[in-house]
Amino acid sequence: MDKLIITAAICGAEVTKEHNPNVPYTVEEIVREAKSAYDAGASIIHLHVRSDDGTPTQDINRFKECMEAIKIACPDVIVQPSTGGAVGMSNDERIQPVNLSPEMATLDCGTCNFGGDDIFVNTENTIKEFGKKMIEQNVKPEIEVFDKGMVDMALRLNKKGFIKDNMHFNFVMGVNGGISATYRDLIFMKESIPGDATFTVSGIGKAQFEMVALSILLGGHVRVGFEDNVYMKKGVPAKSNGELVEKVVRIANELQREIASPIEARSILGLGGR
Ligand code: KMH
Ligand code: ZN
Repeated sequence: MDKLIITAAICGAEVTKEHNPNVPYTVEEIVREAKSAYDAGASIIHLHVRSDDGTPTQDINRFKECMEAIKIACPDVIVQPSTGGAVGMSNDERIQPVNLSPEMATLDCGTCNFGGDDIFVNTENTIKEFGKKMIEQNVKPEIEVFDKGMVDMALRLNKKGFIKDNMHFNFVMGVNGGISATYRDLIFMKESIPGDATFTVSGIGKAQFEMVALSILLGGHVRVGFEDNVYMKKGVPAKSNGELVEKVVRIANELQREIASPIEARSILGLGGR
């Protein structure tokens, strides 16, 4: 079994300081959270950025500033910008960080209800456009899927040349409107991807650590962080993203799965390194 790649989704676009005062907005706060996760064992930082007042933005200059500052604090970490941004953003806004040629970026492979009137829109043409751009910029997509049909979409677009082989998936489980975070459904998702593909799992809310434990057992990788969950356990807010990563490391140790360093994560994911 490969060593375990831990991704920290430190910020997200929807979670706020009302949910947990440690959610980062400013560049300094984003670097603080990235470093806490990296020091605890995360090899990938999944990055959204905000304006200082907390408003989500996909501004290329804000990404550049944050990525450069993270790289100083966490020299070998893999920074994976979001191209999902926030609900309601245009494609042109969302794709901006790919122009910085990061090693990875997310590629959301379908449309999903996010609760209430919120719809996270990803048409087939959007996915094709983003996939093509990532190939041109030599960016490995983390294929975000919120349901099984999105896996099928990614497989079709792989056959058509919009997504390269050796695909890496992120199963986002437990979103209001997406696949539920159950053991049955995680096994179903794992069995739906090609044998040479890798996967990570993002359990939303209280499902986060159950999904972590099962993914570790299944040979998958894991994502934790404030984007998906702000609690250590019921009623106990996490002090930092690092605290959430530390909990993953404890679970992995008990289950005898070693943690991948950033260099090892690059090798597992077939990244060239920058
Ligand atoms: N904030 C969601 C609308 C991604 O990072 O690619 C989209 C999202 C997915 O978080
Ligand atoms: Zn995200």
